[in-house]
Amino acid sequence: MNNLINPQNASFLLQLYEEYLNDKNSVDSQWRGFFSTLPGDSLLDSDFERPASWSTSKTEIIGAFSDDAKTSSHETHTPTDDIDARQSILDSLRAIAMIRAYRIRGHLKAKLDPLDLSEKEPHPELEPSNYGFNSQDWDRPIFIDNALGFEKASLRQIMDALEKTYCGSIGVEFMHIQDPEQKTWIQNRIEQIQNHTDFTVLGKKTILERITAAECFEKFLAVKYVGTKRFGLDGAESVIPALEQILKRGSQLGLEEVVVGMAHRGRLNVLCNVMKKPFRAIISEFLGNSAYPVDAGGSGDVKYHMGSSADREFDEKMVHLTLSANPSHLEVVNAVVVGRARAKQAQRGDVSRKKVLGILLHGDAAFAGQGIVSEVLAFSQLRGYRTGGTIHVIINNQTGFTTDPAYSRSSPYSTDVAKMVMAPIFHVNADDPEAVIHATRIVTEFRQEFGVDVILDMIGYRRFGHNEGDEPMFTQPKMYKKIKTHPTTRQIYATQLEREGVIEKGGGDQLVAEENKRLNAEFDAGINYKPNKADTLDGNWSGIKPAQGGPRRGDTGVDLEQLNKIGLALCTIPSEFNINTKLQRIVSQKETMITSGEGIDWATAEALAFGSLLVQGNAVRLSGQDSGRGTFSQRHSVWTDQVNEERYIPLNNLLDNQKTFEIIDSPLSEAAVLGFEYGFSQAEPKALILWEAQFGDFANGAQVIVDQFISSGEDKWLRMSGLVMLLPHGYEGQGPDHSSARLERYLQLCGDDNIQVVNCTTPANYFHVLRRQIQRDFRKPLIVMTPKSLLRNKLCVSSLKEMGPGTTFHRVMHDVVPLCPDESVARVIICSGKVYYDLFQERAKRKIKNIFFLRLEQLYPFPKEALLNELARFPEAEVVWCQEEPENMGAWTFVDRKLEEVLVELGGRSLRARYIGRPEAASPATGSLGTHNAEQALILDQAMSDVEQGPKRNVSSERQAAE
Ligand SMILES: Cc1ncc(C[n+]2csc(CCOP(=O)(O)OP(=O)(O)O)c2C)c(N)n1
Repeated sequence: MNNLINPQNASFLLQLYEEYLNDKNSVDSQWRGFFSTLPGDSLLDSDFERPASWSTSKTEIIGAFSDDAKTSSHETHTPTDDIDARQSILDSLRAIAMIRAYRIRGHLKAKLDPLDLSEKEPHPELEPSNYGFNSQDWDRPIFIDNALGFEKASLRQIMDALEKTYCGSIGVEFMHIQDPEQKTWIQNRIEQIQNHTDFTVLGKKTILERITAAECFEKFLAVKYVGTKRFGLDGAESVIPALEQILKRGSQLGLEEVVVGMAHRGRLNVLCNVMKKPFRAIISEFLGNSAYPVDAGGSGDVKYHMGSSADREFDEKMVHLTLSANPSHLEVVNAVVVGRARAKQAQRGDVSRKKVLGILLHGDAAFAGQGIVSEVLAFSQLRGYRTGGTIHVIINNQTGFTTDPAYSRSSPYSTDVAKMVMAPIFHVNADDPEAVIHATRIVTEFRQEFGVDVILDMIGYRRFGHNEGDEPMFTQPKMYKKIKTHPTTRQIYATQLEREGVIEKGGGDQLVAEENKRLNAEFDAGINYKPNKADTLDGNWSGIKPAQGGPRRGDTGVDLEQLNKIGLALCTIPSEFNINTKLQRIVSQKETMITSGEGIDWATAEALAFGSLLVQGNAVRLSGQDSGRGTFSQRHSVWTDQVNEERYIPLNNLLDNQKTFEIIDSPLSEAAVLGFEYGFSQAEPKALILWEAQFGDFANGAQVIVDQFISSGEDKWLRMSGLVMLLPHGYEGQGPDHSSARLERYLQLCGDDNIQVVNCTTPANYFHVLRRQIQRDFRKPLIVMTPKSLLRNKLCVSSLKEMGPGTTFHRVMHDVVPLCPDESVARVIICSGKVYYDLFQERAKRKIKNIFFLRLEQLYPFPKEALLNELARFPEAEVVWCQEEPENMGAWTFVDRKLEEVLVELGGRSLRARYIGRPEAASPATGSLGTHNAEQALILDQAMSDVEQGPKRNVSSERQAAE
């Protein structure tokens, strides 16, 4: 080996050493032994972030090498020129180790903080002395084999290049990326130009103009509306030209549409200066006016939550922009934006995912703190969710409300979570706008090239408090003392351009004056500004109208021949396909259902609903944990070949020109996946979009999506969604967390015709309610309590005819075959969902004839008229509400008031329903199967006991007499 350490092999050795540094096991043990004596060992990937624990002197290294030489059987003496040759190789290897150290850790030394508050310790690995170099070595040429663009360079040149490339206003973290191509791309992109762009005069002037517009916007509002919350961008104005750069560079690289999500900070500025929302419209909202015309409806939202859209032109290329409306809840909009971007890619046939881009702007504290950030990052390369990479821009003002980073994260940067998807991270000093634009350009190119997430961490500061009424000196006095005297980014940059002669002396102030003049004119126009018509039902939404009242059935029945064809296609096993034998039996049972037209179970009805939509031209997308097979082994919408594991999806093999059925096993997340599907549904009204919880209980991990978007989004932002949530629900003795989908939560949210909540008891009704989502001219989210045991209950079946022409969804279902004349009915039990079958069997077992069942299939909108009609048949009967859930859960507290209204209006015997169900409880269900069975038996007994048998009293006339 010793013979190989000579100048002829220098390139080979350097390459081998690089390989060793990437993975020490990639070289053989002798080389490993030799390389381990060099200082680069601390840079091995395994201990990446740990500061160096060694400080090896040059003599030690040579000593190690000399020892090696001494042990070589070929060497008896060491001539001077050999020593020189080896010395120069060792110099090369040590230089390579140092270059690598800068690639990995140079960002630690970069000048990222505009306020320069952080006291940085010099990092030992970024010191030449740690590689055995000393002051005499500075001008000796070292062979570095084209690293940093030099074949040979002096230490002085190497250090200069390293400092400029890795330790200027930009700190790059990219060595954590596993893909060598991506890593090399970044390395080349930044090293060849020392991470710096020489902007043209026009380029520099444009940057200054954008920064001036950003600053003037905030300052103008600060003067006109003193202390009014606007969550100003002051201290991070460079965000505006950065976003412009993404759009401009992106459009050169094929970008046509962008979906943006962001929180409060700088949102108004982005609306005005990027989305080009007229300043007069923003002023009108500051004056307290609504963002929408008066007749548009809705309850509205604060101005820094509103969405917007615009078409922007860059070098004759149009880019459509959408800023998603968002709630106060930080980071939850991420999922919605990514889902929306994915839907838009589908609409544009953007297979390469280069036409549509999601951009997310984050606060530093929120990005580090909120769990949904990592859930959404995890979508990055997932087949069912990827969007070709999201560009993340952190508006990093080094504070979260009043909280310092030391209290809000355990990692060095707020961006470390992004390393989990190996996203490259560019930290950049926001007071250096040219560096910001340069980094943004690279970030955009990287995303378009590799289709992965990228992070731009723009480090600025917050000039005022969290909002404009806040006093930041209470908590960050040092920082704010510094900020008071710190010039604005615009001032710094204007001075730089004056110094460079790009603009004349005073040119910066002149730009400010011009911008203020424009804002003043807009301000005057804002006083009488009237918003145009709401644009929420344009484009893909044309044909959709605001919902009206009434039964709103929709035309959901399907031609029987067509249902038959779909059904049989679902049972056709391709000849080459090696199907699982158990599945084969299931498929053949399905075939019997279809051919006989009877006994159609839940899963088959669902597949028929999906299939009928697909062939009529509506795509279907269902995602959830293990949804392909189905948690309860019921769906089997994806078949796996038992030999080669190829997947076959019967619903995608119905017709040649059918729409696509996307069925996705989701990552194990609730909030992000539900948010994603909500976002998808917002962009795509013509597809049926469904999210399924593994068990309904788990949906509470996504409560924020339900509260902030699904139930209130239309009212706040006039944005409809036809999303369906499938929530397995039912008391079957499976314990506290596999019984209840928390129906009560959804019912409590119902109001103002916002969502629909159903708990169907028949496959046919489920079929209709799914189809109804698409077959009407409005969209509303649909919450479905779905069954578990009923999936295999022989009573819970429908006939094909019940899905045929003229059939429809029933909001209330009654006993089909009455057991006694209406006048003889002593008790009407109203219930919803699975308990109906328990009650049905108990009534049959006890041979009771005078109890009548009404099933409330749709709980909201509450079918008052239908119930009035049904209950009018039994004025003298006792009315009971029966549920399996504890009294403080389930539908009881919701239906109680509503039923009372119906019963009072009817004026019959019962003015309020009597409750039968589990007593109130803290936990939704018992953990003991025995207790569960006893409780269930008690409910049934109470429901069936004490029914009046004799002639009934005429209670209404008795009551009248008493009055
Ligand atoms: C989920 C959530 N929790 C708490 C809050 C309250 N809150 C609003 S802004 C803020 C600080 C955010 O800090 P950062 O992410 O750094 O953004 P900045 O305001 O500094 O721009 C907090 C805690 C919120 N809006 N959302």
